[in-house]
Amino acid sequence: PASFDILTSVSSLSVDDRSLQTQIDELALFSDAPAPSVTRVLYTDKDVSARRYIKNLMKLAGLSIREDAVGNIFGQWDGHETQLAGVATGSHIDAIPYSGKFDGVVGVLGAIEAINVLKRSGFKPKRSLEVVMFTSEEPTRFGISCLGSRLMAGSEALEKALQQTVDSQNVSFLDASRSAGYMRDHDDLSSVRMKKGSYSAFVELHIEQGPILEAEGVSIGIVTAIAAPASIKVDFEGNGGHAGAVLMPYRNDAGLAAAELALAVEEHVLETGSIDTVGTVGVIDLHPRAINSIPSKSHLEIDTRDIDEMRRNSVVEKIHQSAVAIAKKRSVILSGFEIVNQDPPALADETIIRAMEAASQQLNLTHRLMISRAYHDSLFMARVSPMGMIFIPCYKGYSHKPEEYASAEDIANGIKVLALTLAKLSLY
Ligand code: HGY
Ligand code: MN
Ligand code: MN
Ligand code: MN
Repeated sequence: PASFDILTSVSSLSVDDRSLQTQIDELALFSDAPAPSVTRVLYTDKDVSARRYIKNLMKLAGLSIREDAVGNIFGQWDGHETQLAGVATGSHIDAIPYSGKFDGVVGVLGAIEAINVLKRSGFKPKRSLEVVMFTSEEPTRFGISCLGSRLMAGSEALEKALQQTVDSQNVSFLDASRSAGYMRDHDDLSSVRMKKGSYSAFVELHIEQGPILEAEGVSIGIVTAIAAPASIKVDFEGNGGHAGAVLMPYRNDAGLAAAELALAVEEHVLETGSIDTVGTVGVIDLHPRAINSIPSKSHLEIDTRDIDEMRRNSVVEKIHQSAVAIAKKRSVILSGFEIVNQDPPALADETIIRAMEAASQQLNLTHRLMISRAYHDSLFMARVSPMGMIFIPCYKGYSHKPEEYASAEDIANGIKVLALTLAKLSLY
């Protein structure tokens, strides 16, 4: 049948570059930041419009669409053996403040285009193929990363936490999701959980968000593992006071406690001696944030990761010890130290790695195995399905900033490898 010769005649795989470029540019317009930056935050009106745009593309691709209680969107192409577990692919379209237009988007638009490529080639899937657009991979609004895929992978702790979670404007997760048309009354978050074995494989196409592929002139990255991320929220409280009238010996400055902890994060990360340990303090808020008022409160948000989970956990522990020591030394109160997530790394599945290597070979594309230092929805899908990731090069490895860029050719290469990999996995 047609499915057979696709695996031999890869020349039948043609990507519609032009419409893909148009889609990337049109999707980037759904943004709360001026071009070329993109800001697209969960359940905002820009997010809702972008969701509508994606669902329309899924419909045009002939996919049957469903959405779950939190807005994970699924577009399915039925195989001729629907009783078998399907093969899924997808990514996210939410974008952190002032970022770019390729992170996540390449794996959603590219997945839909991969389906179109296979349909145009006459391929007939045995196992159904399903495109997934995950709700909110970024932690921007509610502070938790990979909210949609985390719930799909099953997290009772998160299902409970989301009953109380509010954003920085005090809007609850439940109200925000309802405003976007989700979480109807009878819905409950446990309905998002995927039954184990629902998918025989999950593959995500994503820009590398690092410089290796471009620097080495390699077209395709085949991910073997995804690094282990952790995030921490810390709050200090002091007496504050008048910046002129309170003399230095009488101060307990919450702002300086935050500054000292930020430097301690860097120190603890560097002292592991491994280049694979990273740490960032991306948020420092001071209250009352007035030049002539001693900060009475400070709030930090810390992101630390490593490919070695134990080493990452030891850094988290040292950060906690430093927070306690700094509070004591500066007579401020450590009013909060919350480990928001402390996730294990994920390993890609050998069979899927082999399929991606074979697809790259057949397409005559240079490729290499590598780890992902960024996290992805795949980190959580690996808990409920064999997982694989395909990376394409991006300009200087730039990401999470508006200079993020991937060429039409590299995107097309990624989509062809994805299409061929999906075809292979569908026929298993
Ligand atoms: O932060 C990350 O690793 C992801 O790109 N959100
Ligand atoms: Mn990202
Ligand atoms: Mn991403
Ligand atoms: Mn990511």
